[in-house]
Amino acid sequence: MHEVKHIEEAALDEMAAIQFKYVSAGQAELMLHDEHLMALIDYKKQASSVCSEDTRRITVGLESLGQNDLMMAVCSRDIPSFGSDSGVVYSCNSDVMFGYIVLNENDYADIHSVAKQGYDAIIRVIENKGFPNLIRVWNFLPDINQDIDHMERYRSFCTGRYETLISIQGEKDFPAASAIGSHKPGVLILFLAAKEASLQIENPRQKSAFKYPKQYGPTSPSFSRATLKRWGQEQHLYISGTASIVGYESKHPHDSLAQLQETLKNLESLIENCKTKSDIQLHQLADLSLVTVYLRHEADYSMVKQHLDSVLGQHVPVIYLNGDICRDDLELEIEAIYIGS
Ligand code: 3EB
Repeated sequence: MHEVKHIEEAALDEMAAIQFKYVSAGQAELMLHDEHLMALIDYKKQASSVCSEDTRRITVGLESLGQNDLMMAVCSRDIPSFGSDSGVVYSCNSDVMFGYIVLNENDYADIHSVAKQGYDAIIRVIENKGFPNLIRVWNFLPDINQDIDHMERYRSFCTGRYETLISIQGEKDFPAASAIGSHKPGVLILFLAAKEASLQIENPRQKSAFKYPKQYGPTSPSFSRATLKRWGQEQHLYISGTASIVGYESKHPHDSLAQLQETLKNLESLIENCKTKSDIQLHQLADLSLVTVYLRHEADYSMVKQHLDSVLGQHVPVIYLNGDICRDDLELEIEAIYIGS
C-alpha cells in the first residue's frame, strides 16, 4: 500500500502544475464536469450560453475562422481552488494561478486608467495569494487602433500597463504577452502567474519591445518575447504574439504573405535563441504544441492556412481568429506554446 502511494505521489510531482490544450466544443462540454478544469477560453464572438454562470468559462469576443471551433482548456495537476478579489477571477493550486479580469470602460476615465487599474488589481491578487511572478498575459481591447485625443488607444493602454508593472518589477521580468483588438465592448486581461519565476527570452532579430523608440508611443510595451518555465519534469515555452517586425520597424506594410514569412523567420530566430539559453527540445516550428494566429482580415485566412499547413505539418493544432493587430500596418500576429521536456 505504502509503496503504491509513494509511486503515485512521485508521478504527481513530475506532472506539470498546469496544462494547456485545445479542445473541440464537444470535448469542452465534457471538461466543464472535470474538477481539474481551471479555465475554458472560448474565443468566439457568439459563445454558447450553456453554463455561462460558470466563472471558469471565458468569452473573448473574436470571430473564429475556418471550420474548427477550438477552445483553450486550462487544467490543473490537482484539484484547484477558486476565488475572486478586486474584480479578478482566479483558480490556483500550490504552484500556479490562472485568472482574468473584465473591465467595463464606462467605469474609467480612459483606456490608460483601465490598463493601470486592471494591472493593479491583478498584481494585488497575485502578490496576496503568493504567486508574484507574472509569466504570460493576454490583453484584448476593442478599437485597439483608434485615436483618442491624438493618441492611439493601444499606446495609452501601454502607458497604463507600464506604470503598474514597472512599480513592482524591472523590465527583465516582464511577462510574455499578446495584445489584440477584439470586437466587443469590455477589456479582458487573462494571466498566468506562478510561485517561482520564469526565464525571459528575447529575440535577436527584434529589439526588445520594452526598448522600442518613442515613435511607437510614449511608453514602450511591457512584455518579453517569450518566457520559459519548468514545471516539474516538463518545460513550457510561452511565445508572445509575434509579428512582422524586424528591429523595431514593421516590415512589408499591408502585404500579408510577406508579413507571414517575416513572422515565421522571427519565430525561428526566437526558437534558436531559446536553444542557446536552455536544454529545450524544441527544434523547429513543427515541434510547437499550440499555435494561435490572429488575422486582421478574414480574407487572408485561406492563404495563411495553406502556407502554415506546409510549414507546421498536420500535427500542430492551430486556432485562427479574426482580430486587430496593435500596429495599424500589421496584418497578422502568431503566438504559440511549446510543451515538452
Ligand atoms: C510587437 O512585437 C507586436 O503590447 O502586449 C505583440 C505581443 C505585440 C504583445 C503587447 C504587442 C504586445 O510589438 C505587437
